[in-house]
Amino acid sequence: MAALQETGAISAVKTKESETTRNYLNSPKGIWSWIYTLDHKRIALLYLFTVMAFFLAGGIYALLLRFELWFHGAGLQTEVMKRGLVGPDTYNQLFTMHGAIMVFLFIVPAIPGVIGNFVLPLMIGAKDLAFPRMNLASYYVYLFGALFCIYSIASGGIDTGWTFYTPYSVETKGSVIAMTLGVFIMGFSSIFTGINFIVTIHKMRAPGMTWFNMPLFVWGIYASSIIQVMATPVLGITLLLLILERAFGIGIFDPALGGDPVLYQHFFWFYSHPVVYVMILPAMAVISELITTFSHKKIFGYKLVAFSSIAIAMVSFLLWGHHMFTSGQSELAATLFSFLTFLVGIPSGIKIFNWVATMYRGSLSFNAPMLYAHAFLSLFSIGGLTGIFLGALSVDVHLHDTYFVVAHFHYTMMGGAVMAFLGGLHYWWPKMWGKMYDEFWAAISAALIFIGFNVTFFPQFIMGLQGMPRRYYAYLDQYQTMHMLSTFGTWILALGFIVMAIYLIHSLFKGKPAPRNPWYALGLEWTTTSPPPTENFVGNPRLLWGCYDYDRVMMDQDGLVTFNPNFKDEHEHDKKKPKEDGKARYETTRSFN
Ligand code: HEM
Ligand SMILES: [Cu+2]
Repeated sequence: MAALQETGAISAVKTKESETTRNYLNSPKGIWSWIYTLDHKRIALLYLFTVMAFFLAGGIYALLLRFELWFHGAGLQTEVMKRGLVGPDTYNQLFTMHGAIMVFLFIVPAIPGVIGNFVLPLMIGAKDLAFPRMNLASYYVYLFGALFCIYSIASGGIDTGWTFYTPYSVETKGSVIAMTLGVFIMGFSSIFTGINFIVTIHKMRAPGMTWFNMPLFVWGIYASSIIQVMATPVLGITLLLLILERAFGIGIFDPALGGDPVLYQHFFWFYSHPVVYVMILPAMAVISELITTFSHKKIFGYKLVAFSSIAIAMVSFLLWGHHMFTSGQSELAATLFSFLTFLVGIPSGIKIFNWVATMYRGSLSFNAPMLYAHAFLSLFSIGGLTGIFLGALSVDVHLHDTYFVVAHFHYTMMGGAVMAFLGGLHYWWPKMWGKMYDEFWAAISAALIFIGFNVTFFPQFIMGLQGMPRRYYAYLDQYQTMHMLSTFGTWILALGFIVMAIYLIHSLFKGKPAPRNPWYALGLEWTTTSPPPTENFVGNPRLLWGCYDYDRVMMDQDGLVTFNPNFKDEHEHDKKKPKEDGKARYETTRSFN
């Protein structure tokens, strides 16, 4: 393996025997060295444990929600069945908690906090993020905010929906203030992470890593960091105003106090539309890495994929009104928002097209991360395309607040962001822990999750089109079959996640040791040991060739990288030499130093 570094793409550094046994996981030792750690890799693991705990909690709420909806069909006449398992009030609390946990406590911090933290510095050849203390602070601020949310749940929960719409959120019982204060505090964590990533990407790249040599993961994280920094303050201010209104009766949003509830919706969605891109841009960033690695092929249209991330981030600030087609805005505004919503389809479509083109004639291998990448491609495409239905002003008037919306956002957030998160987790798992998991069980679990997901959420599109409203604990008999199917799907999903938990935990204790480069990838993170040393690299890494230059290099069984003597650079030719007599001539002229 040491040979990889000497001849390798990305050169580095000799490893002494002692250094292969000492790594960031085992030195320094002791619980305090974890609690006070400034190492981005350890902070990533702290995030990992925490977000997974919240995912479990949110998932249990989801199971309960769906369990409730199993009842209430034709001929169910007993008292329990009429009332359902939990009844209307508890149902309202359950979906609020589920939504708030999944969005604010799980998916927003998940990819940046876990995967961004872990791999960003490794990918650009840095020893850590630019501000390690701020990084640790971002974790604790997140945890501190989460405690308020837990308090809110423990003290009876709230029933406003994750959107906290006024005036209901000003009037309803329950600890709305604790929950919104928690979300407000967590916003700072998100901003800290965003700032840290932006500065790191600007300042800490290894020699040779120009902007257009950066892995696409880094571009995606960069774009989403911009949104985190620019949009989160708006949510913070909005929630603060809501808290002031609720605590002191200052009239801002509540018409009874002279306020304007539509203003709340504008503020809320000005953040919350862009924030769906905080979920999906890092997800797309992961997918770009997975697709190239497991196609063993250069990414198609690097610059377009990179710029489309930035374009999505910019456009995302102009669309918020599509959540308000039915809440009262001028016809002109609604028409414009509808039009602008379609615009975001362009950069998203570019990405999908480029990923598919990358796979075209690649040599594909279907390891677990690639299975998730494929799940992402199909599910996110369905989510994205149904978003166009909802963005169409006339159609949305019919579909608004139906299960069509519930299905749409689960296809994007779970089918998109969560699938990518799982793909990324499986991809970098060997790097994180130095252990391989069992591919067979990983495939079984991915299949269960994919099937369970579709059985759960596809029927919801149909129900939605037929008019089943969202946020209802009961329904008319006509929807019963679809609801039961959907609930049944959650059990398949749950089984898939249980299998995953088992083989991942098993891998930590009994897994085979991971080599440096188990997937034969070219990124810098694969040139260091698995798990990496505390300083990430021994010595200073230097970039010899790009992380997608699969056409330039050859790899042997151990992931050993050498130049490909048969490499022909077609583009080099196009740029420099005019074609002679219609025949293409190739040269291998590019030098790397
Ligand atoms: C694990 C599988 C999941 C299941 C079975 C599930 C199920 C549900 C159900 C039944 C509802 C309530 C629908 C209604 O009555 O209107 C809901 C709402 C919601 N879910 Fe999920 N969900 C899952 C995962 C997720 C994930 C991963 C996310 C986000 C990352 C998410 C975000 C939301 C949001 C934002 C709401 C809306 C809450 C509201 O209306 O205030 N869910 N989900
Ligand atoms: Cu939106």
